[in-house]
Amino acid sequence: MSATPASRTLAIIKPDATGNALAGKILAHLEEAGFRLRALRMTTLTRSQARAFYAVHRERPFHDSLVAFMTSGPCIPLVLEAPGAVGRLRDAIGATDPAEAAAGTVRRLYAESKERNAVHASDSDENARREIAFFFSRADLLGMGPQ
Ligand code: 3AN
Repeated sequence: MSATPASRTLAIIKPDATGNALAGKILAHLEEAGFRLRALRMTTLTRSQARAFYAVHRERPFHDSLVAFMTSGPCIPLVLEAPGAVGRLRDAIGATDPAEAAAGTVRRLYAESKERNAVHASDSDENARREIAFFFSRADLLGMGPQ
């Protein structure tokens, strides 16, 4: 039996959470949930950046509203590391709709609505690699090992 290896995922503390001064609480929650913080920056997305990041949702009815929300204030992309990071972070943040998110999850505690839902988390290892590369340069990630 071998232990699950450490892997990385991308989280974003979204503009609702930064606007409500919840960034510190969310970071503490994630660290207490066992994630190591490996990279972090604060940025206000442009419309073209938000559209590119959410390109998979471009046909969805909520796409324009999502882009408006994600460009409405600063967000904080994070690289988080833990064994089985992608699944573990999805568990820690809870369902997309905070009303359906399990007790004690980040979205249940801190999200306002299905759109203004406090945090993003990558949904697969492949998307985690793509999304980490979207926000962080090779130089930011140097010394972290392959992935
Ligand atoms: P998750 O963030 O849980 O992976 P996705 O990937 O389905 O959920 O949706 C991406 C983002 O789009 C969500 N985080 C949320 O901000 C927004 N969103 C998803 N579904 C809706 C919806 N029905 N109405 C408004 N916004 C939505």
